[in-house]
Amino acid sequence: GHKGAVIWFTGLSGSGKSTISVALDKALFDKGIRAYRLDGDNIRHGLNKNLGFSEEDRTENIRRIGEVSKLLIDAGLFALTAFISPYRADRNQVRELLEADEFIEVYVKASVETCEARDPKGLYKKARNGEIKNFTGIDAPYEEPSNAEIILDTDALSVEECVDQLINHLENAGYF
Ligand code: GGZ
Repeated sequence: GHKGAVIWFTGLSGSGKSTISVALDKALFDKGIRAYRLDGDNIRHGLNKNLGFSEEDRTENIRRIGEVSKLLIDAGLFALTAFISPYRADRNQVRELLEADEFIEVYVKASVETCEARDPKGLYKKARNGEIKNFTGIDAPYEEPSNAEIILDTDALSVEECVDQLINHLENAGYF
């Protein structure tokens, strides 16, 4: 058996959070470890559909995701969360909501330049044009983690290499 935890991915739009969380989910499934992914599709379109991208709304978005993660952990699952979560204080509040070994902060690190070059949804272009306001990395802040358990440099690493690093960390830390 195993004890659950939240794998809390944080980083800019386009840094690779969702892609890595999907790949980690598959790798965990193959090991018989039960996990559930939380992302914009199943949270911002449902539970949090009344929230936008002001500082206050982002803080409330992260608070609710932290509470949902706690429920998933209580159910014995790994929660894999893929949200920008740009404010250090908001992330640390989730850390404090949970037991010490239940919060694994993963900084998915890529420069604004890299994310803007990828721009899979054309959002950086819209932010530069002023069509989207308060866009993280352009005209809204991203506060880098100061105490992340894991840093994934997606400028340099493949998705597979990131997943290997995560699985190794979880095994070495005794999660399974
Ligand atoms: C940042 C925005 C914004 C603004 C819409 N700023 O690449 P995506 O599209 O799929 O991921 C981004 C997502 C960010 O939502 P989160 O819930 O992760 O944000 S936070 O943790 O800060 O609450 C992007 C899209 O929503 N998006 N407007 N202004 N990203």
